[in-house]
Amino acid sequence: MTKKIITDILAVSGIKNVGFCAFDDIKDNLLDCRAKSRIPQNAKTVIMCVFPYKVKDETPLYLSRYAAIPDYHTVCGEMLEAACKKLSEKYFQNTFEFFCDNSPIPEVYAAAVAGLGVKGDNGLLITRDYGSFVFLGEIVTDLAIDCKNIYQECMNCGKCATKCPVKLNKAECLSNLSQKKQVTDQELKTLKQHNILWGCDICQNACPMNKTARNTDIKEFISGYRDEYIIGEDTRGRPYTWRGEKVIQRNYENLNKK
Ligand code: B12
Repeated sequence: MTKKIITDILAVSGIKNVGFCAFDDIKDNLLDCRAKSRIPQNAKTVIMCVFPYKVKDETPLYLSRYAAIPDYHTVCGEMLEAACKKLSEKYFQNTFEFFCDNSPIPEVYAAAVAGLGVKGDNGLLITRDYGSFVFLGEIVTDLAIDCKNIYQECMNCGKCATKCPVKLNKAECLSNLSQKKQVTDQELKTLKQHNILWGCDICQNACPMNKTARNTDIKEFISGYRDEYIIGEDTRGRPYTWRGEKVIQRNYENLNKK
């Protein structure tokens, strides 16, 4: 019953894909970050939320899909904040804290434990309806909810590893390279060779489970879609601003170098 009430409350805030993970199942794998101190005392449940973000079927030319829409930290953060407010009104004796990305929760693992999808070889959560083109966010609470651990991994077809230029070697991940402040000439060459301006979707585009991924209905992502970058544009609210203007400008100049 509690699950149904919570799912309905979240739906009112536009969060339609929700799963439940026992805090005990992830408490030994928390990530070290400042946000850790916000985890409620005596946390019992992590309410995992999926935010689909694919706007168009066509792949953007040089931006990854996540970089062609407004910054998800803000969009998903606002939806999660509204949901927490409603949950606190209903369950006023309990505490609800939301996180998104900047989170101590190992989000992919927790979402898989909650049964929202499977963990892919590329380290990403792959959902049935939206493939891996989803962001994850969560609400951690001291409200006890009955949870089953239904963790599963993908079918290991190997297509993501075959297509990935660095064979899924995390240390050399091209998404990571594109967001680094300091890069070597060789790294810039690699980014140019793969036409990468910001983020990388190569492993995701290769995944057979993404072939039928549905588009998002989150209106902020749809209306704010912009799949090109223009030097000097107003970058406020875009996902590539967190590193400062210089990093994206460097990548742009790198791509346009003769
Ligand atoms: C740090 C981080 C990154 C860093 C990783 C730095 C590094 N070398 O480890 C960088 C900038 C590379 C990155 C890239 C991307 N990220 Co990221 N990232 C995170 C973050 C904040 C923490 C992950 C982590 O360190 N977990 C702890 C370690 C111990 O767990 P792990 O199981 O050993 O490894 C994880 C990651 O390291 C990841 N990983 C990161 N880079 C790479 C590269 C390769 C090749 C592989 C195989 C795996 C991998 O795989 C595991 C799954 O989490 C999470 C949010 C969170 N709080 O969980 C988002 C998160 C995993 N990222 C996300 C996204 C969307 C991406 C990108 C798709 C963005 C893009 N288009 O470029 C890429 C995908 C790269 C990939 N194949 O995973 C989403 C994933 C949603 C989903 N469907 O699963 C998350 C959950 C953020 C969110 N709130 O939505 N990310």
